[in-house]
Amino acid sequence: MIEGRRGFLGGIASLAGVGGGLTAPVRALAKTVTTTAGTGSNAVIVSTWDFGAPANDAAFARGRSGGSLIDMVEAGVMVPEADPNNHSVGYGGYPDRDGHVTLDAVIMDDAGGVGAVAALEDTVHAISVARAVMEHTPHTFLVGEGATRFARDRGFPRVNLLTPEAEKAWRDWLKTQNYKPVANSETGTYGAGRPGTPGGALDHDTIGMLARDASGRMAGACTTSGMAFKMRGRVGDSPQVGSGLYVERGVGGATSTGLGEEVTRTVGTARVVASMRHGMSPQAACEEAAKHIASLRGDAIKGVQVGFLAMDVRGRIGAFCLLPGFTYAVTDATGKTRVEKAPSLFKS
Ligand code: SD4
Repeated sequence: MIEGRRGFLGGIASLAGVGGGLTAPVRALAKTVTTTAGTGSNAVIVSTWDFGAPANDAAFARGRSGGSLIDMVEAGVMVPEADPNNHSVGYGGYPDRDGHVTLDAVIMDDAGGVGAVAALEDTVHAISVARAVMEHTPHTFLVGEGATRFARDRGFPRVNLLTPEAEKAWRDWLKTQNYKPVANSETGTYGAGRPGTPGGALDHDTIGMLARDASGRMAGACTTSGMAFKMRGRVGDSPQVGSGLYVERGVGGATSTGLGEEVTRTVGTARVVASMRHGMSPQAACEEAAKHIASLRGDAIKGVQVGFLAMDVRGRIGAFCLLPGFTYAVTDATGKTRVEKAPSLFKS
């Protein structure tokens, strides 16, 4: 099912200029990689927010040890999923307003392989359950009780995801019950040297990751606990193909973060990739998608954050957001990871 399983190491070596044995087209491809900061720099892995940096490192290591692109993106996003201090992905995520932590995730290759789960409960690694949906069912998407039962059937351990800290935040929220997602609460978790420490009480965040090899094959993953204190049953953009994540062979991929409703209205990442398919750079494509949301929604998106992150098959990257503060992690072909700030449409 998954075609993009060729070893990643060859890709790393090729793009780093190390490898002999490159085919002529691949050699040509490597030469066209740009080095403009923020838009090129032969990226091989990108992911959302500054906590994406350790996730990228894990993904790179998995590739180096022979893992496929799907193995890489899965291993990468499992890092924040397992972090109890990250209150928006996996274990330790903030619950819905009824006190249930529910997870959404999607994984996708560029050969039609897709698996997703939404409203999954009692399971740390939603991304691995999504992968199991892709590899072991005739379906692409399982939700709610069915997704959770499938996870048990596949042997994923039952874990109570509601940590005492997250429960306290929920009980505090119950006092006011004011549902007001805070923009950029995700930042400062890595760059500030405090891995996995989120910024505020109403945190939400998501990791979306894209990886590619030297031949331009790609895969992506996206996983979240969604918006803190959401309505029970609410599903955001993250697990929906074309909203939270989209990857297209020969073109590139995109992932999104922020207030998911604003992305699902516009099928944001499918739009970014379609623009790239029609010749836009990843940067221009991310900007176009964010501007489209703004023109569609006007005042309704005041104070709302949405961020798009894209990478094309050549390793050119693009990132753009509505409000300042969206950061992303980029790993180059040598394995070096840096955190960058995305330009924004609005100043505040
Ligand atoms: C959601 N997009 O569930 C996710 C949340 C998120 O940064 O990305 N927060 O709407």
